[in-house]
Amino acid sequence: MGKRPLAIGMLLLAMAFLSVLVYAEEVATVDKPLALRNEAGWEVVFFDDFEGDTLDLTKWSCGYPWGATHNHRAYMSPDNVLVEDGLLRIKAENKRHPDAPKTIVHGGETFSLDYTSGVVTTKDKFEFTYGYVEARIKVPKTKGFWPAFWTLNSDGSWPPEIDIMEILTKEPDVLHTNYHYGESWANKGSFYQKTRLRDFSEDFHTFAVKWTASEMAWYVNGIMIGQKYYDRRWIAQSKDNYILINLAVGGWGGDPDDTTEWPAYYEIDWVRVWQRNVNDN
Ligand SMILES: [Ca+2]
Repeated sequence: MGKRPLAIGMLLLAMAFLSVLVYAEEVATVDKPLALRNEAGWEVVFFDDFEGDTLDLTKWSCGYPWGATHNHRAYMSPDNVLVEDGLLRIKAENKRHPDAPKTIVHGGETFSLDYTSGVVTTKDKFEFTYGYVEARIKVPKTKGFWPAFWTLNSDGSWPPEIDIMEILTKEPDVLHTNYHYGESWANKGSFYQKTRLRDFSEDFHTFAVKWTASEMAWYVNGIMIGQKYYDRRWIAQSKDNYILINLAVGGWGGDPDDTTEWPAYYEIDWVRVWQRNVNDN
């Protein structure tokens, strides 16, 4: 083989190798979750890989639908929602936001708003009833943070609420999952599970819920954890849900202290929602 054919051969080989890499990446993007591997008919209906350097505002909004505060001590600012290095990074800072009221009252409890953090939701942009909702997540280290990945009914009714992942970083190896349901705030039921697994601040892990008309089940890295929830009556209370991803400070998470490291980052590599195409079944 002469020099030129050799060079062309090498080039073709390099191109073939590159196309395999690109193909592998594309396949990875749409790869079926482990939890759905043996079931037909599931397709991706929502995803964000957080590429680029800005939040995709066709998919997400910053802030809670009801405002900048909730049941914790951070004022939620769009400035603390970053997209960089292929990640959604929500930053919690040890400073009071200039627009934050001194205190708020939530559920009869007073919270001093001494911190600034962020939240994104899909409210009015993506809503779904039933599906497999999964995100690849790394939570911050040290005390005082309460990162969460959850869903609510878009009509504002509460209960219900599906908590796919809540971690209190003072206890970073414990995953809290929950389904809140019932007649009212005062008369609610909770299908709550607490699972001690591993330090979730050390690396990325996937967290998911599989929600059908007949059951709810929670997953970590594609493996179901705990028990399923089976009550069809109360499962049916959840409908047209939107996704929330927030980094709370204080509240249920407990307060930061002298050992807390600032700023803290809650990192999300991707979010995907799969739904079952009934026509395929
Ligand atoms: Ca990503």
